[in-house]
Order: sequence, then structure tokens, then C-alpha cells
Amino acid sequence: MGKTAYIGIGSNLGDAVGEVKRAMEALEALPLSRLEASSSLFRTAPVDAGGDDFINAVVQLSSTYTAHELLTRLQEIEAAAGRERPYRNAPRTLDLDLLLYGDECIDMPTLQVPHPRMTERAFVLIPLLQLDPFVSIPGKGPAHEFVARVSDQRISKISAP
Ligand code: PH2
Ligand code: MG
Ligand code: MG
Repeated sequence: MGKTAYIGIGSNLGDAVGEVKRAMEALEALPLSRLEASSSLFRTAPVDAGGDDFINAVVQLSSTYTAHELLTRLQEIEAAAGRERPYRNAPRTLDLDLLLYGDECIDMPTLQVPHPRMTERAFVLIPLLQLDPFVSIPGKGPAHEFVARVSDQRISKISAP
């Protein structure tokens, strides 16, 4: 059923572990989607951002939403978690990013897929590759080819598997 979506989850404000786990439950509860897999939770150093370490994870959904509909659902879950946007890359209770949506390439002001910075971020690549070591990024190539370039970014697994 539907397209394979990968969603990046991040939090570095408040109960970050709890926020990420609750976000996974909210994503599991979405209609028109099925949660196929969840990565481990990782503790990661902030990249181009201030504040505390982040907790990051990636989930795989199978979804029959359009990409924009799914984006709206993600924004609703962020808002329900009390997400505020005082300035760019401010510490956040919850950030949900649509990383990949099947083989779609979307470049609109409201939505860019694949996520334009995902190949530069260990906190996206490492959990993503845990879910699918062979995943390919449309227009860019196999995700694993980018890992060596982010080896200076601190990331450590904090939960099973
Ligand atoms: N998100 C950002 C900017 N920097 N750094 C880490 N470690 N994790 C994130 O989720 C993150 C970030 C913008 O959304
Ligand atoms: Mg983000
Ligand atoms: Mg975001």
C-alpha cells in the first residue's frame, strides 16, 4: 500500500526522549499510513544549531497521502507537541522532517523532497541506513556513500536495536 516515506524526528528541548517516542506513536496512529519500521534513538551533537544535544530517530511509513498532505500531518503533530519557531534552527520540542517520499523529487517553497541537507547530516544518515542499508536518495545516489563525509559529527545510539 502506498509510497515509502522516511521521516526524520528530532528534539532538543524538554523531555527529548519522551517527545521522540510520543512522535513515533503519533505517526503510528496516522490514518492512510502504516508505520513500517522505527530506528533506534540516537543522541547527537547539534549541527548548525545551538542548545543541548538532540535525540534523533528516523521512521519508515507506507502512506497513501500526497507528500503535501503528509507534511500537513507532520506539522500538526509538531504543533501538538508545543513546537514554537522563534528563529531558524532554534531548540525545539519536536521537529518532523519529510526526508524521502518514494522516488519523488519536489522543489517548492513549502516542501523540498529529498530533504536538501540530509546527505550532510549524520543524525539523518545513520538512523536511515539502519532501516535500509541500500536506500537511495533520488537525484543523489546511495545514502551510504555520504556517511564518510559526516564522520566528524558526534552520534551515539541510546536505544535498541
Ligand atoms: N536539526 C536541525 C539543525 N541541527 N542537529 C541535530 N543534531 N539534530 C537535529 O535534528 C537538527 C540539528 C534543523 O532541523
Ligand atoms: Mg529539521
Ligand atoms: Mg523541520
